[in-house]
Amino acid sequence: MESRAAVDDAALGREAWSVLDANSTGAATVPAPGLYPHQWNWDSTFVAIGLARWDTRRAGTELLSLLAGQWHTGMVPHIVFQPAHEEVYFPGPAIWRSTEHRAAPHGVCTSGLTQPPLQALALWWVWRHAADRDTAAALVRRIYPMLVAQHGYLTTSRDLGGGGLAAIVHPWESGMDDSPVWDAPLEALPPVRRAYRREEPSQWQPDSHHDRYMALVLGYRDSGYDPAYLRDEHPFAVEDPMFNGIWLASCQALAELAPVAGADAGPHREAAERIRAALLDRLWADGAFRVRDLRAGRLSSIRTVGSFGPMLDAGLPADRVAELVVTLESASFMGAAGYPVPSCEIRAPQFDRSCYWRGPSWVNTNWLLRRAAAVHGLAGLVRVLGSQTLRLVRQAGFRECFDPFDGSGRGSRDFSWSAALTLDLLADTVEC
Ligand code: 2M8
Repeated sequence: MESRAAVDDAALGREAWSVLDANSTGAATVPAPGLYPHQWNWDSTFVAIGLARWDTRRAGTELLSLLAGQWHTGMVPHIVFQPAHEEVYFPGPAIWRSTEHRAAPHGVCTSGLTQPPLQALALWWVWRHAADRDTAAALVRRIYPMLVAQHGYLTTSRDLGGGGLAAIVHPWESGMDDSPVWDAPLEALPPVRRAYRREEPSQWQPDSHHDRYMALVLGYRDSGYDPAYLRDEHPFAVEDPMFNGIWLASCQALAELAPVAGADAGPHREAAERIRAALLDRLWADGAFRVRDLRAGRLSSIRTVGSFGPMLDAGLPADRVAELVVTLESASFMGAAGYPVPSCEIRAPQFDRSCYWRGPSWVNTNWLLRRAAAVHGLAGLVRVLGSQTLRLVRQAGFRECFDPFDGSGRGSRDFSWSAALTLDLLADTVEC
């Protein structure tokens, strides 16, 4: 395995800051300039979380630059494009054509999909940790209404199953693009005749998963990003426990922030309760939260790191938390991995230690699970997840993801969320 000499906390912190500075455009932080030269939704939000204890203004600027891409529907897009690099990433603005849509913002090109609604949790994290209380309060008052609109969008336009959860309409909306839980819904799509690839034409293989991703994008775009099309015709509609667990935690965060914004916390608490009830009713089966494919009417048999997302809810019943912790610590996940937390259960035939979101461990999901452990007072799990995540980046650097057995780095180097969340973990060696 590629490994570096052990780095002490101060040096690790300095390295993290230099990655964030190098990946900053001034207002936004891109995930990794070579591969991902634009602003991504949950990447930027994790950056804001990482900055929260250190630099309130910069964390606020990060969130505001992302929200500059918010649509009038309330939808916060999964990519806000940086004009200088429009052609570097496929699919770029020419595919999404956001500017032709009247609900999209002017002056900025975006994608037409969203990502997990982490922004309210991040804003609350900034509020909670800010040394500069006035700046933080002003930020909350400015951003709060935007997040109310975002949650309104999820409630009105994404409850495609009618049961109180938000459905994702593309694997990219989960943030866990290649997870094996999307294999069955993708394979049920009609064959795609045209190849849409990032590679050279000689390497195109029509009807790959990537082509199906593109067919989903084009179908939704050509409907005019129409919510009725999503409800009645779009062939991919899935309820994901991580997406909805994050939404629930963000509802609870909005309830905490409402008094700062002079608003009523009640509706956010009610929303959190509705989502909890729906998660338990619709996604819990055989001791785990599972992905529900609304088009096939089926729950996935595969458990992934996303299965633990609803643990972000402090109100999740204790017996469910206990079952989830047993699974998380078992040989299916942390028990057989050298480094937490494999993105797919190790015993699943689809597990692949080196393929994106099909096995590797990620700093962002480790941070979320550590946060989930903290809300349930699981101090031992908090410590393990924190120290093992720091061990990964100390040994392999701020890589995009890591081999869960030997900790070697995979994907991009100098990856922003790995650097930013390291700053948060370094600042929080004792607190739960
Ligand atoms: C990956 O997703 C993008 C599409 O959104 C891609 O594969 O091109 C995922 O890891 C996702 O979680 C992440 O937000 C994005 C940028 O880092 O890359």
